[in-house]
Amino acid sequence: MTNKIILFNGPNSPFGRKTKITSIVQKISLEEKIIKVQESKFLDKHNPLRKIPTLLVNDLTIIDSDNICFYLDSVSNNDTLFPKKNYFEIISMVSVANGLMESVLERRMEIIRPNNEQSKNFINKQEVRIERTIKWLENNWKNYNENYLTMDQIAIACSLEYTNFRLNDLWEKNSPYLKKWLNNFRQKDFMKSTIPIEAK
Ligand SMILES: N[C@@H](CCC(=O)N[C@@H](CS)C(=O)NCC(=O)O)C(=O)O
Repeated sequence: MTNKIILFNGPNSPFGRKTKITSIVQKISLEEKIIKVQESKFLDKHNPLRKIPTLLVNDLTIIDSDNICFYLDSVSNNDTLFPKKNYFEIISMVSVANGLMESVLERRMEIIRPNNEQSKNFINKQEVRIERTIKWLENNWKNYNENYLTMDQIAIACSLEYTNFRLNDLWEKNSPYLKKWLNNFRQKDFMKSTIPIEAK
């Protein structure tokens, strides 16, 4: 029996983009449903956090983008995105990318609140973390392997493009290696076909 797989995703989510790209490169066919997560009460019975991405595989619910990517990778016949040789480097870099996405998202959620409810401290903390993280990636991420696609590459590309989309691309001035790598990586079909809807 073939699995019925549904990916609940949002129009702009960097976490969701990671999972969509994984399904594309690992050739797992699924039905993607773009939802407005805040208005999607139906999701609560699957995922009490009511977050996207959320994956349904028949009666099984898989919560959190990392777990969804692990699942899609595990059922694929393609080469793994998590090769054993660099496994812990890869998953740690994915966590750094996730943290960057989270900070950009949290900052965005804060600045769209009414002015008198915003915390400048909170916004500043996120901006400092964003800047520090990208600078750290510039200096510490050495996996520019053009010949083997790994999960950290996908996650880092999604996090940097999300930074450009929701904040700005000022980091590119001080991060020449990362910028060069991203410019190259974003030419891939799976990057082009998953650009956040509002960023087009
Ligand atoms: N750790 C989660 C984070 C997912 C996440 O934060 N999703 C956001 C959209 S980008 C969300 O669903 N937010 C809805 C809300 O907070 O109400 C993952 O990796 O899947």
